[in-house]
Amino acid sequence: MSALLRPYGDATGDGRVQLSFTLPIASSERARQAALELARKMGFAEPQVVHMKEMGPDFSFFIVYGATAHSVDPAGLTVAEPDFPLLPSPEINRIIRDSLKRQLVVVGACTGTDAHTLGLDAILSMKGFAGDKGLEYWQEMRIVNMGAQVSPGEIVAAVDEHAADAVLVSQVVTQRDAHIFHLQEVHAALTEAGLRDRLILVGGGPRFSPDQAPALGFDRIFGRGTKPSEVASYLAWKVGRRAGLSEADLTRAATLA
Ligand code: B12
Repeated sequence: MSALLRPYGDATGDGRVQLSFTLPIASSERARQAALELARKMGFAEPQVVHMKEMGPDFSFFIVYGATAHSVDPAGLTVAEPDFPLLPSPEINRIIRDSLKRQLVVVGACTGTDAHTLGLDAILSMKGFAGDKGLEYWQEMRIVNMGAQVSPGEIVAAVDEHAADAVLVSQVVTQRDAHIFHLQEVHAALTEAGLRDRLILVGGGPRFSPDQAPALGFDRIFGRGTKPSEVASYLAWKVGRRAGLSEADLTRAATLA
C-alpha cells in the first residue's frame, strides 16, 4: 500500500526538519541572515536559526529548523536486497570449520594518517559494538589487530607473516576523498605483492557505502553503524562459497536461530 510520508516536527505531516551546516563567515547577524537565506534557497519555508556558534574566528556552525514541501513514498522505492545472509553465531563457526579445517585469519588496520581506531576496534575486539560481540568472540577466527596509521607495506608484510585469509581496512577521517585514496593504496600494494586474489578484502568507515566496493577493488565495504556480527556473517558466507559449500547449506544456516 502506498502512503506519502512527510516529516513530523510540531504536528503530524507539518514537514518540519532540522538541518546543520557550517559557513565560512564569522558569527554575526549577517551570518545568521546568510544561513536563513541559504535555507530558503534550499526550499525550506519559515526557516529559523535555532543555534549559531562560532567555530574559530572565521566560521559559524548553524542548526536551522524549517518546513519542507516534499514527501516520500517508501513503497515506491527500489531497495537493494541483502547480498549475504545474517548467520547465527554457531553457524559462523561451523561454516568456517567446514570450509577451511582451521581458523580464519583476519588482519585489520587503519591505514594512511588515520588515528581513529575505535571503528576498527568495534568490529574486531571482543567487547564489540552496540551489544554485539566483535570478531575475537568467534573461536574459529584469529584476529591480528594492527591498530592505527599502518602503511600498505606493513599490511602486506602482516598478510604474509600470518598467512591471512581476510584483510579489514578502516578509514574514518577524510578530506578531499583521502579515505578512498587510502583504500586504493592498500588494494594496489596487495595486488603488486600477488596476494589480492587469495584474500577477502573488506573496507569500512562512516564515509563509505557498500556500492563503492567494485570501483575500489574490494570484495565488500561496510558503512556507518555496521555491527560486528554482520562482518562475521559476511566472512563466513564468503569462505563458505569459496570452499564450494552449497547455496542451500548457507541459506539453511541463516534460518537456524
Ligand atoms: C573519537 C574521535 C577522535 C579520536 C579518535 C580516538 C580513537 N582511538 O579512535 C581522536 C581524538 C584521536 C580524534 C582525532 C582527530 N579527529 Co576525530 N573524531 C572522533 C569522533 C568524536 C568519534 C569517532 C568514533 O570513534 N566513532 C565511533 C565508531 C564506533 O564509529 P565509526 O568510526 O563510524 O565506526 C563504525 C563504522 O564506520 C564501521 N567501521 C569503521 N571502520 C571499519 C572498518 C571495517 C573493516 C568495517 C567492516 C567497518 C568499519 O564500523 C564501526 C562500528 O559500527 C568523530 C565524530 C563522530 N561523532 O563520529 C570525530 C571525527 C571522525 N574526527 C574528525 C577530525 C577532523 C579529527 C582530527 C583531524 C582533528 C584534528 N584537527 O586534530 C583528528 C585526526 C587525527 C588523525 N590523524 O586521524 C572529524 C572527521 C571529519 C572528516 N572530514 O572526515 C570527525 C567526524 C569530527 C567532526 N565532525 O569534525 N578523533
